[in-house]
Amino acid sequence: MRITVLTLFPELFAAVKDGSILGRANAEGLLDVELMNIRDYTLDRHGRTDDTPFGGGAGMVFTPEPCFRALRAAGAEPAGVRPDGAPRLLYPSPRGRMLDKALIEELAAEEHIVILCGHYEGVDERILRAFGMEEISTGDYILTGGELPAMTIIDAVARFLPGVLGNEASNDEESVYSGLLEYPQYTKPRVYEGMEVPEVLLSGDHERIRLWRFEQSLRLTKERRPDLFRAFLGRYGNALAMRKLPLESDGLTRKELALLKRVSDEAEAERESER
Ligand code: 4GY
Repeated sequence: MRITVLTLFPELFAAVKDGSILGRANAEGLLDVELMNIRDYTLDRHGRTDDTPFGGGAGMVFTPEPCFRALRAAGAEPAGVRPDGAPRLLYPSPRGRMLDKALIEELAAEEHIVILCGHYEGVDERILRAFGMEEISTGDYILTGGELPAMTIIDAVARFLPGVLGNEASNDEESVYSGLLEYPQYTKPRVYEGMEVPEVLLSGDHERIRLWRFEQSLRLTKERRPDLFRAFLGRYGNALAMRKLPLESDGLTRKELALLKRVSDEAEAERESER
């Protein structure tokens, strides 16, 4: 997959070009992060890329010309037409669609994406309209530029490209992508400054360990992300509603289902006692 970034600060992207996992992905040709300096596309004799906003106000706004020229050089097509091979065009901005698993998977299926990084007070709106750029937000806060969100998008998308993760991690297991928060991890030594590793993890009993981890994930999710917990419960609503739990449901074993039912009943009891 190819990702072209249009920015005034290409050197910031060393992080996603050379980092351990993404560096290898770039070297092996799984991912091709390409940087274009917007300043190289200005026709202004002073190399200017921004100007003061019409109507007044603080800060500076990217002028259309360098961005139009850079976007065209990157293969961007006008709004409304997207011939085969034309890139998907992204503009990181708090006004955009929130970046989540569904969007990341969509992007990972693209051949080529182009990300324009704004600065100051943003870019002339005509740039976004003329190219039908898709605004994408990484969260409800305002940064000084689109570079960090661009790197966030690149990193999150790269994890979904075949071959990028190898044995180092996996999207299917043990992550928010399962719909639950990650369970706690421990490594050596067994005791550090008097703090012990939970006994179950040293037991060698893989079934017990699996259930313990599942319970930790459930309790953390219930506590910190009740929205995710409710969504997870919803997926097993039918199974849980039965008086006798079925043997398994959608990947959960009978014991996992029983655990889910217990934690969910506790959540219900806690809400009851608050009333
Ligand atoms: N949050 N999610 C974000 C951001 C910086 C002025 C437009 C965000 O995606 N982007 O804060 N971006 C602004 C800076 C121009 C982008």
